[in-house]
Amino acid sequence: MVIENTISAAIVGSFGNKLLDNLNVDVAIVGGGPSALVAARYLAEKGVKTAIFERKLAPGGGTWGGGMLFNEVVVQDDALDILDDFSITHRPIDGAKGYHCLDSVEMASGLIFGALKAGSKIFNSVSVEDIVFKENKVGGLVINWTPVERLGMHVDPLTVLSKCVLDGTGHPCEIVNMAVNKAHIKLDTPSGGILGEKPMWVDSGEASTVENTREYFPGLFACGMSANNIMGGYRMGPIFGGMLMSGKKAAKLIAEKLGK
Ligand code: 48H
Repeated sequence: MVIENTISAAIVGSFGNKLLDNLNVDVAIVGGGPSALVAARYLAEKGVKTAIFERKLAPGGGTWGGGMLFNEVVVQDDALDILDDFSITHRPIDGAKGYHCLDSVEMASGLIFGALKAGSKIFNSVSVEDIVFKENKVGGLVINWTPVERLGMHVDPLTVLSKCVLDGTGHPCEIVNMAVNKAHIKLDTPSGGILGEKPMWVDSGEASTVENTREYFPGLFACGMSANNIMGGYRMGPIFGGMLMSGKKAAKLIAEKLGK
C-alpha cells in the first residue's frame, strides 16, 4: 500500500474500531469539562467502561480560559488530592490560606491526559442531540457530528447505549433538560423539574456543586455546573475545587450503582 493510503486506512480503521467498541458502554458522559474528565478517570480506574462525548474540538470545557481569559484558576485545599492524582502543579496563594493557584492550560491538558490514560475514551467534535429513552429508562445517547449540528444539516444521528448517563454539560444541563422536556420525566428535585442556577456566591456554590452531584432519575446522573443548575445552586466563578470533587463523587456513586 502506498503511504497516503496507509495513513488514511489506519485512521479510518482505528477510529472505526474505537467507535464500534464504544457503541455500548457502562457510562456515557456528555461533555468533557473538568467535572466530567475527573469522573471519567476514576470510573475507568475502577474498570468501568466509560466514554465522553464532547461537542467542541478541544475537551476541557471552561477550564482553558481561566478567569476572564487570564489563564490561571484557583482550587481549594479539599481538592488538592485530585490535582495530585493527575500530576497537575499548584502553588499556595500568599495571604489566602487554603487556596491555591494553577495554570489553566496545565489543568485542562492534565485532566484530558489523565482521563485517557486511565482508559476512558473521548469522542470530540461530537454533539449529543438526544437521549435513548425506552420503557421509562434512560438507555443511552443520540449523537451526531458537531459540524452537522452547527451547519443545520438534515443528517440522521447514531446511538450509543449505556447503563448510566452522566450529564456533564455545564451551565445549561442540556441532557437533563432534554429528559425533562422530551421524555417528560420527573426529576428527584423538590419540584420534579430543574430549579435553575442562582447568581454568584462562591463558597455556597462550591459546596452545593458537590452536594448536588447525584442520580436525578434512574440511570441519569449530573455533575459540575449541570448539577448546580438542576438543584438551584449558586455560581462561583473561576474556582474549580467543587468541579473536581463533583467528578470524583459522580464516579463513586455510579461505580457503586454498577457494583464496581
Ligand atoms: C456534547 C456538550 C453538550 C452536548 C455541552 O462547562 P464545563 O466546563 O463543565 P463543568 O460543569 O465540568 O465545569 C464548569 C466550569 O467550567 C464552569 O463553567 C464554572 C466553574 N463556572 C462558574 C461560573 O460562575 O460561571 O464543560 C461542559 C462541556 C463543554 O465542553 C461543552 O462543549 C460540552 O460540555 N457540552 N458536549 N453534547 N449536548 N453540551
